[in-house]
Amino acid sequence: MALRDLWNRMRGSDPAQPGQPPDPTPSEPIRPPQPPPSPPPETPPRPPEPPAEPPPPVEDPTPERPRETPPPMREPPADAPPVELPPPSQLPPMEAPPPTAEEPARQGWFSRLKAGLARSTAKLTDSVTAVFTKRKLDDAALEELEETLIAADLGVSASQRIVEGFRKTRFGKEVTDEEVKATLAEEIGEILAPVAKPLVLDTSRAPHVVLVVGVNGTGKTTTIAKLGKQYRDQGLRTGFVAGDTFRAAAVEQLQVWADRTGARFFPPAKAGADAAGLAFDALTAARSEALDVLLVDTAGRLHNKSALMEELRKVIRIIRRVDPGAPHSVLLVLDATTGQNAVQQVKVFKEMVDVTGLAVTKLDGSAKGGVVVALAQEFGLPVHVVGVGEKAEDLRPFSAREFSRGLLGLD
Ligand SMILES: Nc1nc2c(ncn2[C@@H]2O[C@H](COP(=O)(O)OP(=O)(O)OP(=O)(O)O)[C@@H](O)[C@H]2O)c(=O)[nH]1
Ligand SMILES: [Mg+2]
Repeated sequence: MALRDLWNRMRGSDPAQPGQPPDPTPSEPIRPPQPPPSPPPETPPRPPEPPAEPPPPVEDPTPERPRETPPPMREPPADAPPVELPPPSQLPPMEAPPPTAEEPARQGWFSRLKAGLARSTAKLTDSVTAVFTKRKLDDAALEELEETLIAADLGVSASQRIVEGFRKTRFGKEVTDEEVKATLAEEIGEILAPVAKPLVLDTSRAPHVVLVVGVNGTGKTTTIAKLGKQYRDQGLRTGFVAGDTFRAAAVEQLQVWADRTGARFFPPAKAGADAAGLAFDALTAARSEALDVLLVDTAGRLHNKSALMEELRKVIRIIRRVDPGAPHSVLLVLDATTGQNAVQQVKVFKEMVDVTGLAVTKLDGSAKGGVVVALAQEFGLPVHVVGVGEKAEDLRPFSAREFSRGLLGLD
C-alpha cells in the first residue's frame, strides 16, 4: 500500500477504516470528562515577568506565535525536599483498591487485566480449543495453530516463531488444549519480556518531559490524565501541556483532568496557537517551578502527514532550546482495536520522531490484544503501559507474564 494511502487510512479520512473512533464525546469517569458548565479558570492572569531564559534565536521559517507573557512562576519552597522516585520495580503503577496485603493487590490488578483482555482471550482460546482437543502435534496441527495466531493479530513473524517453539519441543506428541494454552503463554511471555519496561522518570531533569504522540482518538489525552493521576499519587509535581491547540474541546478535556488531578495546566493562549511556542513557554515555566514531570499532549489529526510531522519536529526542536535533552520520552499511544493498523502506525511515527516507548490502549474493547505481541516482535520498542478500561487504575504497567497469561485466560 502506498504510504500516502496508509497515512490517509491512519488519520481516519477513509470511512471504511475500522477502529478509528470518532472524535470523543466525553462522558464518564475516565472517559474524557464533560467539562463542567463553567469551568473555573485554572490559570490565573499572567503577570508580566521576564522569561527565565532569553528568547531563543529564530530558526524556523514558520513564524512562532508571538510569545505571550510567560505564565506565573510559582517558586518552589526553598526547603522543598527533592522528589525521589523509587526504583521502577517498586513503583505502584496503578491505583488499586486499598490492598490488605501485597498478594490481594496483585490479584486485583491481574483480574482487571484479565477482564479487560477477555475478548482477545476468547478469540484466541476458542480456536485453540477447537483445534486441540487431545490431538497429535503434527504438521497440519502446527499449521492450524499458526493460522489461529495470525488471526488473533499476533503477526506472521511472532506466529511463526511460536510455532517453531512448539515444533522443537512438542512435535509428534499428543497435546491437549490446556497444554497448548500454557505453552503459548510461555512462548508469548518470552517475546514480550524484553519490551516490558516501565516508563522510568528521571525527576532530576526537573521536569522529565514526555511528548505524547499518536493518531487521533487512540487515547493520548486520556493516557496523560491517567498517568497524571498516578504521578500525583506518587507525590510528583506534574504539568499538562495542551499541545492539541486547534481543538478547543481537546484543551478543555485536558483542563478538566488537570483540575481533577491537581496538575499544573499549560493551555494555549488562543485556539490554533503555535504548539511549539506553547511547549517552549510551558517547559520554561515548568523548570522554574521545578515540576517533576511535564506531559505534552499533541494533535493526532492534521491536514496531512507532513504537517503533523513538521509540527512534532518543531515542538521537539523548540523545547530543546530550553532543555537540550528534551523530550526525555516520546510515548506513542496506540489503539488496540485497530489491530494490525497499530503496526503501521508505529512504522509511520518512527519515521517522524524518535519514539521511545508505547502505550497500547483499549485492550478491553478489543479482540485484537494479540497485536501487542506483533508490536514486540516487530519493533522491540518498550511497551510501558496498557489500557484495559477507562478508569485511572485501568492503565496498567506492562508485565510480560501477566499479559501473556491474561491473554490466554490463565491465572
Ligand atoms: N475502553 C477504553 N477506552 C479508552 C481507553 N483509553 C482511552 N479510551 C477512550 O478513547 C476515546 C479517545 O480518547 P482520547 O484520550 O480523547 O484520545 P486522543 O488520542 O487524545 O484523541 P484526539 O485528541 O482526538 O487525537 C475516549 O472516549 C477515551 O475514554 C482504554 O484503555 N479503554
Ligand atoms: Mg486528545
